Amino acid sequence: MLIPKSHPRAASLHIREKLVSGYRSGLVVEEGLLAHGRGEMFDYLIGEKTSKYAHLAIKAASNTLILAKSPVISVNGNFAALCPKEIVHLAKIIDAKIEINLFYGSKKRKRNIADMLKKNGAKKILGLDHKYSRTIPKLDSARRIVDERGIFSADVVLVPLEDGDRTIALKKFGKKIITFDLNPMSRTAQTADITIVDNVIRGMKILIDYSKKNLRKKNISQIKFDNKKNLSESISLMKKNLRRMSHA
Ligand code: PTJ
Repeated sequence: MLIPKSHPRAASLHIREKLVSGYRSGLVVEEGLLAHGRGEMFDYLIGEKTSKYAHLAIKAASNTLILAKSPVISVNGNFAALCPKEIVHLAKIIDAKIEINLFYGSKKRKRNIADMLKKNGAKKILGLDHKYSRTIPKLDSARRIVDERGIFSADVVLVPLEDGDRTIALKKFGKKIITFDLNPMSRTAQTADITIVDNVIRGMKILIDYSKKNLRKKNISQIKFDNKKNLSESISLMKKNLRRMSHA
């Protein structure tokens, strides 16, 4: 579909097209389209731009990823369809592993996602070889199966658009969790160590730019970050925007 550049909602419609095309090429599951719709609604409420609270979370996330011993970027269908280039780029600059890990497990979809990431320059992708499969305890979904070279042994995991059960299980398993989630009230957002309340498509680019600048510095230290406080600021921002709209 041709979306005119002048359309007031062109950016949002283009993101939708990426998801639909990802669905048609076997990366995204039907439920992923619904999850995106939920995200769009929260994006609307934050004004479809990266808030100062998301910027703060991105800075904390960048430092944490750079200081990690064994960081892993966990990739699902939606993330692969929206940010394939950025996933590979971020992994390269922060020296992170890439692991495919799906909620709705499917070998074929994993292969499609791996092909997409390879097309975008990824050399090594974890989560495909059964030989290395390990199980995260206390979790029933397909996402419990992880790669022993990746998420299983990682200290920090970036898990965008994540299911709440796995975030809780990963936390119990001792991992530091960074997520992108437009819904600041979701269980993932509330459980993660650092939640970036932003559209992953905008936020990943900022995380990459910030990490590049960060890596040029001599000393990087952990930033003290209060996730609950940052989330309540994002909720207040939504409230403020709603109030403003209701008075317009
Ligand atoms: O590919 P699979 O099988 O691993 O499945 C992926 C989905 C996304 C379907 C699965 O993980 C799922 O059901 O996720 P949830 O529980 O719906 O959580 C997704 C969260 O991401 C929700 O809180 C959405 O608001 C949020 N979200 C959706 N789109 C975006 C987003 N957050 C940031 N950027 C987005 N573009």
